[in-house]
Amino acid sequence: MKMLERVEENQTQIVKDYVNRLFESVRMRNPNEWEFLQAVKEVLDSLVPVLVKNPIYIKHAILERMIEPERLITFRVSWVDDKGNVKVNRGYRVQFNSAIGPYKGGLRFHPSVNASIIKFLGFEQTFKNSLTGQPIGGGKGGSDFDPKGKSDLEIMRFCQSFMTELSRHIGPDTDVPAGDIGVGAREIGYLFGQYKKLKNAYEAGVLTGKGIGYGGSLGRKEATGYGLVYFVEEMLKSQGLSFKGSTVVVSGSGNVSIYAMEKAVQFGAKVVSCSDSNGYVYDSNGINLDTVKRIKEIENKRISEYVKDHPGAVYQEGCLGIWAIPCDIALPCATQNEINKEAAEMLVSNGVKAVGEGANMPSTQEAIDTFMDHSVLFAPAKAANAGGVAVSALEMAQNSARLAWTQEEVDLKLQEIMNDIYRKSMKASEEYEVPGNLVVGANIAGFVKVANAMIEQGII
Ligand code: NDP
Ligand code: 2IT
Repeated sequence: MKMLERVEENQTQIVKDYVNRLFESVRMRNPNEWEFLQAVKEVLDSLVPVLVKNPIYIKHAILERMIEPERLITFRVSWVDDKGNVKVNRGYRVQFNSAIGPYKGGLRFHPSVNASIIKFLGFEQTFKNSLTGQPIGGGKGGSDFDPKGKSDLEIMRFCQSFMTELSRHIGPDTDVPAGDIGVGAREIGYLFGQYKKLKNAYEAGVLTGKGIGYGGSLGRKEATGYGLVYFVEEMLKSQGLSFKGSTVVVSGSGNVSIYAMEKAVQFGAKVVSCSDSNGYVYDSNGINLDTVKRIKEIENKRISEYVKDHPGAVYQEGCLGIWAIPCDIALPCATQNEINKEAAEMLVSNGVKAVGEGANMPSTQEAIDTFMDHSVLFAPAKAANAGGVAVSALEMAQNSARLAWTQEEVDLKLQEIMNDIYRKSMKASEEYEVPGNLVVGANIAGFVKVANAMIEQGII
């Protein structure tokens, strides 16, 4: 072995040991936070080559600082249900990293929400927001409040109580929340109304995902799903493939899922299945999107209702079965860890060619390894679902300028941003000698911008 190669190998081993020690300390400091630890581990492992080439990041303890949130706020949310009972939930906001802009990231209302989930989402958001090329830092928040089965007035009272506390910590130049699971245009409206009342100021840029009539951006609703399909189309194109003529399976039937299905169909694909947390529908004629939108966006009902309008379709209970449906392209758009090793193996054995993550961290590490081992094209969440937050940043820009762009203008910018994220991630994967590995490429490209800004701003 040549001298230089031996030196490089030695350095790689030293960095791997450093990363392993660091992860061990993160594990000790954040016990039982499995989702957070999973997200950190994936990033740490993929950054080894960048640390070997640039030990300055180790010297400045960039990773130690990026893994520790700048601030984690938890608070009590008391509210009164329709029967007059007093209810108490827990609210969260994690302000993870503000090196390149105000904290930015969604709010999730779901009974599973805890510190681990909010921290994993905030950590991921920092890298994702950096990849968009826009001046936004990383944050996330939410509550263990369950919106299912609540009346409109209960949702409003909850949002008002939640915002009464959150309003102390956010602002258009400080921290800008938006939607995520269980938080859509209705909730953002109630949150904005309460913020405005408390501040006695029309600070439109404090929240994104607002209604079009009061400062929202055209194209924000569609942005995550459309952006995902734009990104995956670029990835397919690199191998001479396309959505056109392909069979697609999309999990979930919420905001991301619906608009991913819509764009996939516009690109000539047939979407045969979608789901919710109870089960999935399979329609060999192609999922009828008008029906899904009516059930989910207007009536707020279960996806099982779909078969009433489409007797040729079938409904199956359970979430994992959707991945046994043969398809060319799988787009997980529901929630974290929805594709485990077994599901990934089912997809591979049925010949899946590409997987694009619409949800945050929908594939377990074992599932990702399974896709990589079988040369399945894989678009990781941080890169592939960044279209939502990217258009949120465009909404902030429009709010600051006090003007509104057309749907076409926003969509064109979204396409440019998604193509740019694809190019950046590919380039980083090539530069660090794992060509085509977009997991490593996206992590490195997202990391470098934040890390350099942190060095320039000193130890704070
Ligand atoms: P929605 O609340 O609009 O929809 C969520 C969908 O996923 C619903 O169909 C829901 O089913 C299903 N789902 C939620 N939790 C589970 C679960 N534990 N098991 C199975 N299915 C579940 O949320 P979004 O579409 O906004 O978010 C979906 C994913 O995309 C999340 O991972 C989110 O973090 C991510 N994301 C969202 C962005 C956005 O702009 N909204 C941007 C980037 C990423 P049910 O109705 O039964 O609860
Ligand atoms: O995970 C995400 O990127 C989002 N939920 C969107 C965040 C935002 O601020 O638009």
